[in-house]
Amino acid sequence: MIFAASDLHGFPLVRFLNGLKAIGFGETDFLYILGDVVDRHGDGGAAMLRWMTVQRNVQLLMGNHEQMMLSCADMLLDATPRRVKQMSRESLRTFLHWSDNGGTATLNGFAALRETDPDSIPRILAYVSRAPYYVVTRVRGRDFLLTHAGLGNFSPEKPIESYTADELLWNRPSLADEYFDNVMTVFGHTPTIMYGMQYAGKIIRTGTWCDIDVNTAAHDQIAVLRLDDMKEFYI
Ligand SMILES: [Mn+2]
Repeated sequence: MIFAASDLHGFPLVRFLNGLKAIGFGETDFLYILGDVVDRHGDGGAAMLRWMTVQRNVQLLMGNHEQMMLSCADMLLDATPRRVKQMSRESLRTFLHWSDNGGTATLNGFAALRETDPDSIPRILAYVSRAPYYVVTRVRGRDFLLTHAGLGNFSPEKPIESYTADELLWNRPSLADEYFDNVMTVFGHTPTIMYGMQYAGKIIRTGTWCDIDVNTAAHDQIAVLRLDDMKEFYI
């Protein structure tokens, strides 16, 4: 069966693996992670990404946080104070933007990886840079479009490949937005609590899209949606 989760933001790997086991996720299943594995909490997703690079049945999609991380990739390889002093004004600005968005957790997580498994870092960076901006897939006769943040400036005539990175990674949908009639669009990025307290910790489903980012301030759970039957699980 095909599952989707999003916005892990440093969620503990062991807890995630135990949760997947509990919902029956096995070797013959497939999991899409719709971006934002990194930043904000815990080790900033370092252990999660290291695990993902060696899974055959897990696919990462690009999130805006991965995009920010990649723009500071050389900091993950070497973040010594000397190096920071040598940074151009432009790369310093890029770095501050990332660090304002929770990048410090990731920097620390990768600093720890440099001690324990330095070879994994270039492998992780290559893996993240290959992550697609969207995935179109068919599950049990039903078409799905997976992105990190929905579809900015949506128009039914606009071909999916012509969406910009900003439209796919930074878009903030409104509850009234309607996407394709015949395709279920699934995304994260906007915590469902931002649409109102009544949605706190719950997936939002409309006729044309699902927001599966149930991240709350406490960051205590991850939603997993099974696309085969749209069953919701919470880890
Ligand atoms: Mn995001």
